[in-house]
Parts: sequence; structure tokens; C-alpha cells
Amino acid sequence: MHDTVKSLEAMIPALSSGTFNVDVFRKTGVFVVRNAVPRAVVEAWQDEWKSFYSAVLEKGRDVNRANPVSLNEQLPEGLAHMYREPVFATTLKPLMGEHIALYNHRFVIKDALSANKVFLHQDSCYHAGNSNKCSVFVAISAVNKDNGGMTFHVGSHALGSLGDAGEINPASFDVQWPTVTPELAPGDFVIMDSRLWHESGPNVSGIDRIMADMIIQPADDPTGQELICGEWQTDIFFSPKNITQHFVNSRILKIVKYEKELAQLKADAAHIAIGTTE
Ligand SMILES: O=C(O)CCC(=O)C(=O)O
Ligand SMILES: [Fe+2]
Repeated sequence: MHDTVKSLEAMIPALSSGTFNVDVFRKTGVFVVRNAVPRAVVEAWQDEWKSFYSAVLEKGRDVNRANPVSLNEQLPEGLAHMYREPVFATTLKPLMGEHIALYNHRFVIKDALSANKVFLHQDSCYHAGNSNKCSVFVAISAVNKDNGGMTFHVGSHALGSLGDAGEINPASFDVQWPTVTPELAPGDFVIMDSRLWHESGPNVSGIDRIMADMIIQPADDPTGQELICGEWQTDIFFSPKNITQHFVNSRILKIVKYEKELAQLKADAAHIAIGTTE
């Protein structure tokens, strides 16, 4: 076994604590901060989620076809700015410095409409801007293996971006990273380097798994959406939304083009099969 892996295994008990340990995080790429959000704030978020779920989502939500766990619907005011809660800036300063910004805030949920597993991947290949981003996953519900809690491949961020986007085959590497699947209580949060490999199993318990996923980065990144603390360290910005507008040609544009062509070919073939060539 690689010495790196041995030392990562020894570090696993230290990656979950009431206080963030930045030295451990730099090596593991994942850290669980327990019980650090004020109780009243967590309860307010849970109440907001419950009313939002019963008022809007329960009637049938617009399930994201590309990634079913990623909620499409606009969050209510009480959940749309969770990243402003001071504990997140305070926690991340040892890692990111005094100037911190938001890249994206969304919810990732596993309810009856999105109970399936999420394949092993890293997020960095889907991001624009600099690569020193972190997700902060905040548990709104209880999270465990049975309701589709996430599994993290400890230390895998050290490989950087893998150069393509999709499902990783971990057996294809010489190194086998240790894994952790932390159980979370509401209010616990996981800090994850966006290069870290992660996945999640199906929700088999039927108890909804609800988490916020706030992607946070230093404020010198031109893709910053909102300042969280300090001051902007850049005066040049571009939006990661609708990124294909900035390309003459690209992988995404090619996929869109091929999918259209394929749909047309299928439609033509169906016409020929029923003898209605026009
Ligand atoms: O919600 C999950 O279990 C994982 C979601 C995820 O990793 C993603 O959407 O990038
Ligand atoms: Fe992900």
C-alpha cells in the first residue's frame, strides 16, 4: 500500500470535528464540521424546507434530467442565501483567506423522484474559473447510508482534474483511496474540495435526504456570484451560466448538435418504416 494511503487512513478519525482542521483538510480533501451552525438557524432552515416542499415541490417537481438530485426549482427567500450565515466564512478563512465569494448555491435532494445512486465523479470538470473551489454540503435532514448519504474518496483531490467529465473507474488507478460515508445530523456540514471523487448510493429508507450544496471560492475568481466576506480581489467577471455562448465550437455544442441529428435520423427512420416518406 502507498505510504500516502496509509497516512490518509490514519487521518480519517480526524476529519470529523466541531472545529475545522485545515491541515487535515488539505490532505484529505473532505472534512465534516459538526454542530457549528446555531440550533435556531438550522431549525428555521428545516421549517422553510418543509413549507417549500409541501407548497411547491410535493405537487410534482421538474426533475432535472441531466442530474435528478440537483433541484431545479427556485429556492424560497429563507433558503436562497444560506451561505451568508457567518459560520461558513469564519470556517473557511483558514483555507481561503479573508476574501471569499460564492460560485453557486443549490440543493441536492434524494426524495421519491430522485432516489437513485449518483455515480463516482469529481465536480471540477463541470466548473468555470479557478480550480480551488469547495462544496459546502449542509445537512437539512438526517443523512446516512440508507437514505443515500455521500461517499468520499479520501485524498483523491491530489490527482487534480482528470481531463474528462463522467463516471470514474477507480480500479483503473494504481492507488486505491480510502472511503468515508459520514452520517450527518441536521446542521452538520461537509467541506469538499471540488476535485475530490464522490458518489452516493440509492435512498432505500424512503426518508428524504436533503442537503444544500454551496460552492465557495476565493474572491479573486472571475466567476464569483456574490461576495461572502472581505472584498473583491478582481474587477473582471464572467458568468459560468450558459457557458456555450463563449465558444465557437465545444464538446457541449457538439453533443447538442449530435443529439439533434440523432433525433432527426430516428424520426426519418420511423417515417420510412411506416412508408410515409415525404
Ligand atoms: O446528491 C448527491 O448525492 C451527489 C450530488 C453530486 O455530487 C453532484 O450533483 O455533483
Ligand atoms: Fe458532485
